[in-house]
Amino acid sequence: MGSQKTAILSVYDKTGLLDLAKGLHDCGVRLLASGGTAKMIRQAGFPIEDVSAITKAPEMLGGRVKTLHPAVHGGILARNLDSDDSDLSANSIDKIDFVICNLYPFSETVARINVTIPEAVEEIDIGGVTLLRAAAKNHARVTIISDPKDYHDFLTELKDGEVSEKSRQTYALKAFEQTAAYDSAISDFFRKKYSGEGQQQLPLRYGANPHQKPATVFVQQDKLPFKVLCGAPGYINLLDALNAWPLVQELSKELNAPAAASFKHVSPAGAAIGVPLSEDERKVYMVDDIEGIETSGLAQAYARARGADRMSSFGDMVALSHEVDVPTAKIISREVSDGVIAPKYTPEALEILKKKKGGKYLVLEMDPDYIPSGEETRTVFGISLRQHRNDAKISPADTFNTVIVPKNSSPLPESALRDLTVATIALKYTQSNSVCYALNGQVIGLGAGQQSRIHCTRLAGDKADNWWLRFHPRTLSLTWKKGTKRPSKSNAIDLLTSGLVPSSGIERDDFEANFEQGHVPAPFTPEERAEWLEKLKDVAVSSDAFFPFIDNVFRAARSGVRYLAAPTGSQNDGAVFETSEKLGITFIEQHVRLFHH
Ligand code: 93A
Repeated sequence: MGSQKTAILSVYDKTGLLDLAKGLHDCGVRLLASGGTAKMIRQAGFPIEDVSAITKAPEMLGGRVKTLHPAVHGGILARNLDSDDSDLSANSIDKIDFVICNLYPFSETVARINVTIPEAVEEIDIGGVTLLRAAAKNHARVTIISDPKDYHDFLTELKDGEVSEKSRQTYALKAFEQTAAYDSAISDFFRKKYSGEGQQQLPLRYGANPHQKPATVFVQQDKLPFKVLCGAPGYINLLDALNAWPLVQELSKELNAPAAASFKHVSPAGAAIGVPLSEDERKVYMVDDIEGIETSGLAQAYARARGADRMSSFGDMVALSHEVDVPTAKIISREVSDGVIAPKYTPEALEILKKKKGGKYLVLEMDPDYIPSGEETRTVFGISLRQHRNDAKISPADTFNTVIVPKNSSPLPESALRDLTVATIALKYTQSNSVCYALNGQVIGLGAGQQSRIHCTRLAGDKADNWWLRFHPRTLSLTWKKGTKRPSKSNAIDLLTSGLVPSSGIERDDFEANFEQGHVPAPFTPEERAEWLEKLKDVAVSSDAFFPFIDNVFRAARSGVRYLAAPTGSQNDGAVFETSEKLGITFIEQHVRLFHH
């Protein structure tokens, strides 16, 4: 045999095979091939031996065993070591230098409509994957060619002498990627067939839009950490739920109270912990008739989360940190909402929720002990991005202890630490850029997904102003026409508090139609607004990144802001601190940037 090199060829896709065989032959390489591959080469008139020439065993089991044999894999896996050489010679095995292999088309087969499990099983390549993996493992000596597109370059190198180490590494990596993708196609197929719906995977109606089909949610190991108790989740429901759940879990843990969030389009519309509600708050949040709310921290938390921005919460996905009780379920039951995620439900609460939306309300039961992996990967435009999950801990004790101005400030009051924690944890799960205003343990204004920071600060500030104008005696004493629905009331209040009530025209008629005759509220004059906003005090604001300009501080100050927490690092830090101090705002350095996308 001398120094003659040996190649094993076993390819399903026979593109370029004959040119390759000719090239190898011209370089003096001994060619061995599995059945179909050998046949094609032989018919073209090139010298070729069957693999059985070295295995001394026929292909068997209808082709299930072709190349699986120590004569093949010993020849591939042997290193240039004396011990490996003596093992080979003791067993009369020759080294193999080149492996050319591509696999049975599993993905194409299972993509066919109505493919059966036996049909799919027959397309699971065993010997080919073993050839690829063995040769790729031993790439220090062996060249593995798994893509017909590489035949040309491979032959060019071979004709010039030998395949370089760099090329062998590149080809090995390609083979490893192929076996990985092949295995994941197989497990995808069987996950759908064998894991049981709702166990490890769940088909979804569609993705972000109705034309994005098919869509599915799955985990690669263990079970999905949530159970569907009612309804069928949509793709965006799950994006909301899987952002809202960690938000309430963290909030509740850090502030030692039940927590709630109301999500829309993958950002919170509101988030809060359970803090007892004043009479006015109960009225503004439309929960004054909910029995048991005085003693249910969870119901208080949801009333606040849902009440912060009723317009944005329309059709929300709710997350609740604790077992859902009847008062909380009752609040949810009469709002327009898409679904809820919580660790548990009392039987009575579940009954109430199951009746919602004609029995289609989405109820998810989350495993509170579930811990996600530290890494997260997503694909955008076919490209994978991977990062360490944002597991930064935001805690009242550790996150807000660097007060920059005023110098020598006394420690922040507990209420400020609480509100900064609420605002900052909310931001951690809000699409960036984001700025959040909080008071009384709840979000009162949140600006999400703006490209410019000042637009976030304004948007959130305007929302906080609107929220506060809902407590104005005029808003509190509106006299609604009988039968006016809750969403219509919220819309009319929003027009009034935003100062957008038109003076005439059909929009005006539409507005007036919500009220009893003679009870249409007068718009707020600029003076009335200013006078009322003066009374908003002690608001805490958090920002997911630094303030690049002092305009943000000016805007925050207009909405009663007393505490401002943000990362630093802007060229304008000095001016931001100075302006805060001048406006009587305590600036707290928050060390972690919290962009979220
Ligand atoms: O059924 S197998 O998993 N058993 C084997 O031992 C084996 N060895 C190679 N399939 C096997 N192959 C595959 O056969 C290769 O991956 C290639 O796709 C195909 C080539 O078969 P043929 O040369 O008979 O056309």
